[in-house]
Amino acid sequence: MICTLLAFFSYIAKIMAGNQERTFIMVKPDGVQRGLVGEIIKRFEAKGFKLVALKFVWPTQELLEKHYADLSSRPFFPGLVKYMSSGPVVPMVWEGLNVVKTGRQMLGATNPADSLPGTIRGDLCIQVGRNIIHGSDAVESANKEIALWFPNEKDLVSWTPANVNWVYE
Ligand code: IDP
Ligand code: MG
Repeated sequence: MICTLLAFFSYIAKIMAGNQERTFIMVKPDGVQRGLVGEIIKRFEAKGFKLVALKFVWPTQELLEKHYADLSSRPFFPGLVKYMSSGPVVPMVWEGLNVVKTGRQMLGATNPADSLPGTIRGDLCIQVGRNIIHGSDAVESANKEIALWFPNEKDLVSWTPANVNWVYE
């Protein structure tokens, strides 16, 4: 009996842990300037993911150099930092089952020329240097990016959406 209960609770704990995966999504300056913030948020909400944090900021070059540190040796890096610091952005944290991988699928390929119709980039932009949205590529980078953009624990809101039992079985 106790063993069955323990197995049951560990099963629930596993599911809960999976459902609480988080990713870092950011509407880039071109997405903000083009009035696509609502459209992008709408897609993540409609999918069933949970919004955990959101802000509207004009990021510094210093922050962006940290965010894109892995790309610092690439020829497009200076242009990337200039573009990303050219106006306000909307950094967000979204939570849910497999949200990192599914979020990347929702964004589409890095180069909009290769992004499938139905994806955010596939539907809403044309060139790689103006691809309107960022999404973490792995759980580890998501955690780093969340800590960089939302350094205070109180920036991340703990809450249970009313629809949770209609999104997850
Ligand atoms: P990702 O955003 O899909 O993860 P990354 O390879 O991590 O793609 O590149 C980060 C960002 O750098 C891209 O979203 C895009 O804005 C920019 N970028 C990537 N490759 C190029 C390029 O060849 N020219 C200009 N900008 C690029
Ligand atoms: Mg990337």
